[in-house]
Amino acid sequence: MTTDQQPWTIKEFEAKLRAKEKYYHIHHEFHILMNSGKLDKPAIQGWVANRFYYQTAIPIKDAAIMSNCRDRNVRRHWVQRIIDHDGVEGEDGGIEAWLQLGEAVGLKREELHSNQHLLPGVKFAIDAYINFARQQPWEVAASSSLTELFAPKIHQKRLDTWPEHYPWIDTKGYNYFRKRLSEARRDVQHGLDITLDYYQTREQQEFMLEVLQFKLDILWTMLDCMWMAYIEKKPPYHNVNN
Ligand code: AHQ
Repeated sequence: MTTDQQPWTIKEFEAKLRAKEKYYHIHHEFHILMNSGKLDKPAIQGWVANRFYYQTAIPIKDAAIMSNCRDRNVRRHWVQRIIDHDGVEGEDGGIEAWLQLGEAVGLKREELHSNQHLLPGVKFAIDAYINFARQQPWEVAASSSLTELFAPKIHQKRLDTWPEHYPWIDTKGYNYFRKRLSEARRDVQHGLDITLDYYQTREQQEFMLEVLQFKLDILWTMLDCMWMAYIEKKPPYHNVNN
């Protein structure tokens, strides 16, 4: 076996995963405009409305992972992700918090629930994530959540910059971002443990980098669609006369 086929050490493998940060959607121009206060209200509202479909997809995706996982100990931990989003008695959960973010930016709850603002390309990207979780071995689908290695920074960035740039947004809307700061860190630790243990050979480790890139592509593509619609003002069929 030549050295370049040797598996990476755990430390090297984790470093390779973290090196993917440069492709994280915090670097997408849509987020750069957003976090520097350059988005107009329709663009902020469009982002919140389209991301609602992503938020509601997360528990579906996590339930798909659990449905493929026969390890009770993993499920006992993974189920928390569903609870974090759907909530339980006395704990509203992240989807409710996102609905409140919607109200905070001037959208009615029904506008989110109806998905009336959902862009086709955003839906395709998110549905691809759900189908990936249904079809892949549970460990592979679990490891695709590791884009959250980079998520705490993006939530903190919003908390740091939005109040100053978008004073018209009701601050109760920021609860979701605050909530995710700690939840993301906890989820990442569990996801990383699974990932660093599951991918053993160099070929498997290289495959994991492709899995992470697939999820990074999902997040990036969502924002490409929103760029066309809310920055270029060219949503699908914008030039078709009805
Ligand atoms: O709010 C987010 C969230 O709950 C999750 C779950 C996780 C997954 O299972 O793929 N990924 C994720 C993400 C959330 N917010 C995104 C953002 O930019 O606000 C980041 C996204 C992620 O990094 O995958």
